[in-house]
Parts: sequence; structure tokens; C-alpha cells
Amino acid sequence: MEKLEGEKHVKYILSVEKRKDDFESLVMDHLRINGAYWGLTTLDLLHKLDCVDQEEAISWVMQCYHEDCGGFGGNVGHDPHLLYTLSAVQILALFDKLDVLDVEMVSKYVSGLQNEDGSFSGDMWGEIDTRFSYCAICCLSILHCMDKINVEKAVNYIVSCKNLDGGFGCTPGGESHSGQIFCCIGALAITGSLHHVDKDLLGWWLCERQCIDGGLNGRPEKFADVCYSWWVLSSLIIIDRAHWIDKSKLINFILNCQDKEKGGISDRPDNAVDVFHTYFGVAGLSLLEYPGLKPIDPAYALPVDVVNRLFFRK
Ligand code: GRG
Repeated sequence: MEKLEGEKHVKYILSVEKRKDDFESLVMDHLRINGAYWGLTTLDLLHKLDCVDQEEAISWVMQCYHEDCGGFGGNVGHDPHLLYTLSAVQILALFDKLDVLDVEMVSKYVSGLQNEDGSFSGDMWGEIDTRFSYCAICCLSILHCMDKINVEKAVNYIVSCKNLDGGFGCTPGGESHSGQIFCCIGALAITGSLHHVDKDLLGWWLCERQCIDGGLNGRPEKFADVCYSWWVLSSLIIIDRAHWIDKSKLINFILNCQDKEKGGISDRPDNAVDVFHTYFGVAGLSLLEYPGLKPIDPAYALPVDVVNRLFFRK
């Protein structure tokens, strides 16, 4: 079996941060704060968060903050959005620096995006998606501000996106997709509402995502992709059905997607690596209890020690 090239992945992540004008940096320009969350969380899972200049990272995150509304943009000077606000809050949680936030303003921004039916818009332009329900709920939970939203309505909206196959989509009636399932199951777990889930039915749909090559796909008839090692497996763990897949075949699939020379992980074997797949590969291996990695929390998508610090200060 291949082994995890941890040190090379650390070097790869640090090098992406330095290269500002190559293809990967340019395509990530509008979601740089998501990239920072993926990269920094990977470093933390590999016990290497101290390789980055914490002050510099936090100062950059705060440059993405909009003090007029309380939201964060994907990069300096970009418009605020829930997707980026969650990443900013997660990065600050990683560094144990949530105290730099005006929690009142940030939670006001997030709660202000809840709609009458309990759903969340991603930003002022109004697109609705269960991804944004997850972002809002995860963010407010980290900030200990769940009382700022109508949790019952938020949960009912998510439940209205449940399909007959046990999965969840973006909006009511939307096709089941593993990414959306993570968002819905993660949000239901955080709000203590998993009793709305038929665990056997959903577990069956999720374990059928394992392909012949050992990797997981996002929905039927699609190719396996390393990122679903996170979206599918975290959901299976939350509903106690992770033993329904072949874990060693999945570990092999992820390890075979590594660039063993330059570091980084790709979506499938022999493809080009990127920070997104490097994060989800390492996070997937962490869920699979691969030796040497910090354990990651399947609902908050943060290392377990960070989540314990948030809720138990230990
Ligand atoms: C903190 C981990 C974390 C997440 C924040 C943004 C978000 C909340 C969740 C995104 C969930 C999602 C929809 C993931 C799927 C991403 C993806 C690879 C989509 C690709 O979709 P298609 O249709 O791919 O191109 P398939 O594999 O179905 O062909």
C-alpha cells in the first residue's frame, strides 16, 4: 500500500500560498478565503499549523471583513457571502482567535440572511441553497449564537429538501447529491435534529457511492472523486453507518491520487493536484483514522481538538 506523503503535502500547500500568479492562484482569486481554510486545516491535521505566520494570516482574513454589514468576502475587496463568512470564522477558530471578531455584527449578518420559510440566502442577491443553511448554522454554532435564528424553521426547511431515496438536494425537489447531503446532515447534527433522518435508507444510498476503484462518487453513474471521501464519509459517520463501506479500498484510492514527488492530492489518480482535493483527501484519511493525523469532526469540518476548545475549553 502507498503511504501518506505528509511532508510533501505541507510543502505543496505552503508553495501555493507563495505563487500568486499561476493558474491555480488565479482561478481561486474569488474564493481565496475558502482556499485558506482548506490549506490551513490540512496543515493543522498534519500537525503543521505552526509553519504559517499566524499574525499575517489573521490580518489578511480581517482585510476580507466588511464592517458595515458583518460579512466576509472571498478576498480583499470582494463582496460578502455566507460561504466566505464561514471560512473566515473557521480559520479564526483554528487559530483560537475568535476574539478579534465583532460577534454581534457577524451573527447579525448571518441571521439576517434567514428567509421566512427557514431557508438561507447566500448573500444580499438571494440565491437559496442548503449549502447556505449549513454555513449559517455551523457559523452561528461556532460563535455560540444559535439563538439569533429560528432553528425550528431552519430545520424544517432542510427536512423539506429530503428525497424519497433518503438523500437531500439544494432546494425542495432538488436531486440528491453527496455534497448537499453533507450540508443537511451536518446542519441537522449541529442542531440535534438527526431524528428527521432515515439512517438506514440514507446509509444505503451513501454506501452505494463506493465505486469499483474504491473511491466514492457524488451521485449515481458518476466517477469517483477524492472530495467525496469527505462529503460521503462524514455523512456516513454522523449517521453511524461508516462500516457499510470498504475503508481500506477508500484509503488506497486517496493515497493513489497523491503527487508523490511534488505533494498535493488530485480528484483521481494521475490528474493535476489542487488545494481543494488535498484538503478533502487528508480530511477523508483523518475520518478513516489514518495514523499520524489529527482526528477531524465530521459536522464542523474542523479538527476535534479545535471543536473541543470551542465548546468545552479543553
Ligand atoms: C466546511 C467542508 C465545509 C463546507 C462548507 C460549501 C459547502 C459548505 C458545501 C458544499 C457541498 C457541495 C455541494 C459539494 C459538492 C462539490 C462538487 C465537487 C460539486 C461537483 O458537482 P458536479 O455535478 O460533480 O460537477 P459530479 O461529481 O456530481 O459529476
